[in-house]
Amino acid sequence: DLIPPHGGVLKDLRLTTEQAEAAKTAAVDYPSWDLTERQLCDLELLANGGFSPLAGFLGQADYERVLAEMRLTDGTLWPMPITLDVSEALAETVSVGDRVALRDPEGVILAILTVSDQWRPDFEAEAQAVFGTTDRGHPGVAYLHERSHPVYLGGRIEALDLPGHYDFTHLRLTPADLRARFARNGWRRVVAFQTRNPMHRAHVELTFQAARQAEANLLVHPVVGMTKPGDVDHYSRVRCYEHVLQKYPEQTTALSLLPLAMRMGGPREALWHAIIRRNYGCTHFIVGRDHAGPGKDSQGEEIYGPYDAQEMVTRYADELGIEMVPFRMMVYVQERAGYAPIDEVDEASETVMNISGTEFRRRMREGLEIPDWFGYPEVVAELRKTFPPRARQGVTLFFTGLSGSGKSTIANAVMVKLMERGGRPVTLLDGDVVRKHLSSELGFSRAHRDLNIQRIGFVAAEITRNGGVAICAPIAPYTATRADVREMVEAANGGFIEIHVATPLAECERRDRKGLYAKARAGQIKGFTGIDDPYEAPVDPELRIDTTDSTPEEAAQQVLLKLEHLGFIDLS
Ligand code: PPS
Repeated sequence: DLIPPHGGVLKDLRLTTEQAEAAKTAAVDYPSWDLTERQLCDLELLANGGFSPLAGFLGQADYERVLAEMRLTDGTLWPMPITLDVSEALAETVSVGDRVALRDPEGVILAILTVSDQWRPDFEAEAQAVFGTTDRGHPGVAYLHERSHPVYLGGRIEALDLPGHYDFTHLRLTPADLRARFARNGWRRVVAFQTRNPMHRAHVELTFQAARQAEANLLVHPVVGMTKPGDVDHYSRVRCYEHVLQKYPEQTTALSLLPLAMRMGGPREALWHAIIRRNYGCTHFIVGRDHAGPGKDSQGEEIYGPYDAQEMVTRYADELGIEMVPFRMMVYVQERAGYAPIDEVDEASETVMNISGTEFRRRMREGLEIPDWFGYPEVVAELRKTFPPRARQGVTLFFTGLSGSGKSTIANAVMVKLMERGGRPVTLLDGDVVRKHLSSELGFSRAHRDLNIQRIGFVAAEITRNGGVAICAPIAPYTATRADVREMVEAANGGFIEIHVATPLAECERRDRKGLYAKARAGQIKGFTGIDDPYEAPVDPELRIDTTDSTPEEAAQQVLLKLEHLGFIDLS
């Protein structure tokens, strides 16, 4: 007698083996769409019934009602638009009634979409309706504008297969798998815990108390699809969860991974999460502080109130059928030597201790101690592998400046000094070298310069990810492109140090070591940076060096001192 799924029937959009074979043969004539990372996640939950009662990507009428009222056209509660965004190029080749083959990144056909609707959504309106804001600081809003394709296709899905995974396969249970397991174990009441972060003692306390309060077994159900940009990668997190699972009394708690692509939609997302957990057979769902919160907007304001999500779920409690277990923030109370919800603590007589996410990351980065009351040593050790102290992290030194400013000379000197010290692999991606090997076909238009810098950024991020030092020395004249590279490198769990070699144009031109300025002035080279092409100087680089009055040794020394100051090397 498990809880029935949302809408009554657990969807399974998979074809039988024979049907799948026939569909694959027929699909050779269909237009194809390569699913994006988010669409792959959505497809998996559509196909396995996690999104019951949906049977495909939303059509326009359902989409509009979901935006306006959080309901499908048949009246069923559904808060999040599940849409298939495709390019104009594909849209031009398909009409209503056509079938489209949906493929994974390797080209394997995962599903057939029968197109019922095709329309061009208004992203501003969608953002306002779903997220309550059009501010691009909201990751869900940014996604719509920066990553969504312009046309939506709606229609039912027939799945040939679920998207493949090679990682943690023993933990990837479908709704039917989990339901079967609950039934087998006699788990009538199950409380689900959603998370996108590593779990520490506070989370275990909270979930343990929630399970006791609900008189239920516990399902730790972390999201491993897409979470908030900047989150800890799911491989590291799952290794942490496996340690954490040992902390619960035996046979009380299960761990399963949810291949969901989060939208960081706060209140609406909390409703959606509850519905999904009901489909997975859970009767209770924990909603804590700031559930699925996107953080601050571009003005630095919190986008949702800390308990907006709880209020939203309360409002729809009857229809949801899965019961919310609300939780306030858990804090460590020194006098009790244990955890308690903050609203149950008397702050006049008791000492509350907490380490914020930001403070935790700072301590990890600097190799500082994490107290035992906060984290489990096994979990901290696991995270230290992913986030070693800076002296063992990769780092990118990104020199930018005019031609002839001295970038290459300083970059070379820094590389040699680092090689002399030893202990770290170093790669120099000098402007000229890159243009010979990586970017030999590119010129100096804005588009080509951007492409050149993107390539350098990609290589630098990979070197950084693997613990090396990447030294880049292109002109990199555009602020936005440099910001992209910074983002790529920081996402690779490493440091990014921007060094503006700010030798003034007059001095670069006076030196004119390659004779290029003379040619540019004579009009023999067009679009030369600083002469008739822009250079946007960095506003806030980690370091600025003017070589007018300093030798390359002195400049290199400044860079090394900066590296030491930031903790990336130890000069002592
Ligand atoms: S960019 O803008 O970052 O892609 O440029 P980069 O890859 O660093 O290449 C700069 C080197 O190319 C030579 N060169 C030019 N520079 C600027 N503008 C024009 N039009 C141009 N044409 C050729 C020049 O030698 C640059 O080398 P450096 O080492 O900077 O002097």
